[in-house]
Amino acid sequence: MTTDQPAVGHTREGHGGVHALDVARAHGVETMFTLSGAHVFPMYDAAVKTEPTMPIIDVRHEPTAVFAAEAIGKLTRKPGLAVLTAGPGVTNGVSPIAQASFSGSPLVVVGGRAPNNRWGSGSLQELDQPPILETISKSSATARTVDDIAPTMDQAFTLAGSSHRGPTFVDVPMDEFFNTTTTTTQSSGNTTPLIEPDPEALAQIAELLRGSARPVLVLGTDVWADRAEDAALHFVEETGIPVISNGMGRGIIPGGHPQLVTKARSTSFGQADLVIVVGTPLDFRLGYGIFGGKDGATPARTVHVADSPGQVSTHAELAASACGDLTTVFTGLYTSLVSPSQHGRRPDWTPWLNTLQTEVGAATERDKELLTAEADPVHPARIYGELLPRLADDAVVIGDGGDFVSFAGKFVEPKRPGGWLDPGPYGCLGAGMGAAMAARIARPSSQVVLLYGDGAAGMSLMDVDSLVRHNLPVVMVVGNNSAWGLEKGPMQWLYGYDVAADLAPQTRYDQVVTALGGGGEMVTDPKQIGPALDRAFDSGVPYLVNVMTDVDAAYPRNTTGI
Ligand SMILES: Cc1ncc(C[n+]2csc(CCOP(=O)(O)OP(=O)(O)O)c2C)c(N)n1
Ligand SMILES: [Mg+2]
Repeated sequence: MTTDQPAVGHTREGHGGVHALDVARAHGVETMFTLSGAHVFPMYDAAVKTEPTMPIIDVRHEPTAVFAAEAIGKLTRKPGLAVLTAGPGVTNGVSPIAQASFSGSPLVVVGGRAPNNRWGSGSLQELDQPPILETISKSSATARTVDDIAPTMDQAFTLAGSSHRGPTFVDVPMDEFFNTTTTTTQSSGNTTPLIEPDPEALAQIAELLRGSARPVLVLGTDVWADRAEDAALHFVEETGIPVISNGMGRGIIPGGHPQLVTKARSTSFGQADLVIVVGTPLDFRLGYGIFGGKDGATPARTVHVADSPGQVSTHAELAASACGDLTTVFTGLYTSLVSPSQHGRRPDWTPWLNTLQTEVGAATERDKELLTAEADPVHPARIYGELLPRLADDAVVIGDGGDFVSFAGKFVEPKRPGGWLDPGPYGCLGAGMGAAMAARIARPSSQVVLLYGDGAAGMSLMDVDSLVRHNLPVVMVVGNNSAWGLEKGPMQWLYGYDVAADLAPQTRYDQVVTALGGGGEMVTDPKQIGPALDRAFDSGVPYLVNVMTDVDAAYPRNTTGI
């Protein structure tokens, strides 16, 4: 028997799972990711018996469930939901929860918990979990009684979905989860009120922009997460400022746009006199916020703009900063830049943009050589040469690996925002399969392409079984260099030898997928990559193209991340 989702103010009788799920639905959850455990059965019972029923995607290893829920958060910008059984189920979720924390992804994880009425006696998997998750979540709490479940869940969802977004954790003692109560629905699925940026801070940034000859704007993940992508594009096109994007900021300025200068990154950052970074931390990916000074240029001024006060850098030397709702930031900044006192005049950065565009053009020409390489064994770049023309504008591309994914970052310039998923600054291998599942569910009509290093593939490939059982066709491409390539190269460089970096040669990951009910093939000839990708896209099943690549074609890296 099913019962309807109650509206706000209505009362409902049921066990703890029913009340937990009512709150989750009110916050927009449409799918539950999990791996079975008796401690959380009430969540499943509620998903099956209350309306609208909620699909349960059950997986083969908990990290996949949490990575999937995290990716739902990234793609839909509403919290994803993972349900983990007590003890090892929860501790298996630790790395993905940490990743969500580093990436600011809205995510709620519900954990089972040993029952209250036995607590301290040593019942199965009796572990006090919230302290373990405290440092990697926005909140980490136990709903002590069945009556606490709805309010604790509502707080968890509200916090996870409000800027700066991130993961929250709630565990529920088993006896209270199965207990029955009547609650009055209170959740309207709200987030906390928007933070208004300080207009004076925006005026100060506008002043710096007016005084700049060579500015660069960086757009990061939170510009997308904060739904500021339209305001950002408008600001960029109206001002003529050159842009570099990272994380989920990629695609806000569509690939090929004349102001997107990612391919001239070194000159852009090295010769800029002002770098404004919006919606991403000033971490190793951005040289810790130190720019300028290249080829005799003076050091650049750095401005940091974040979605909330706690995100503004405390380590970098800042010429100015602002925080708050990022749409308001972009509109306020533009208004300030062309304020009546400036008689509508804007700075003219055309010469600087032209310099960078020339460099982008030269880099694009250089890239062509790699993208069409005929080398044997295959150069990993050739895979992108074949993939790029086959990608639709709304494709979702997911990277999970080392060097192979760094090449993807270099060559894949998404045409739309929200179509690029990488592990973010936590750099956690194994995140890709869950992300691919989420992408297939959140974007049912888009291509979903999972780019796997062969090492990374080994961490989650068993979950092809889950793709097959739940009918989630995605295209997987393995850059198979038979090594943990991103570690092998640096170890060689440091010690002159490497150890613990080789994997078995030419492993048939494609046959793993066929054994689990999907499709796949191995490719050794560069000319066969394109036809294999066509077969993969046409197959309608989870399909893995296993390309043998050259282990010596390492990604030309100039940062170590340290
Ligand atoms: C969970 C986890 N374990 C280990 C690492 C360290 N690590 C970073 S890249 C890398 C190698 C990845 O190898 P592969 O996926 O085959 O990609 P390749 O570099 O060979 O293209 C390793 C082991 C990590 N980032 N995350
Ligand atoms: Mg490898």
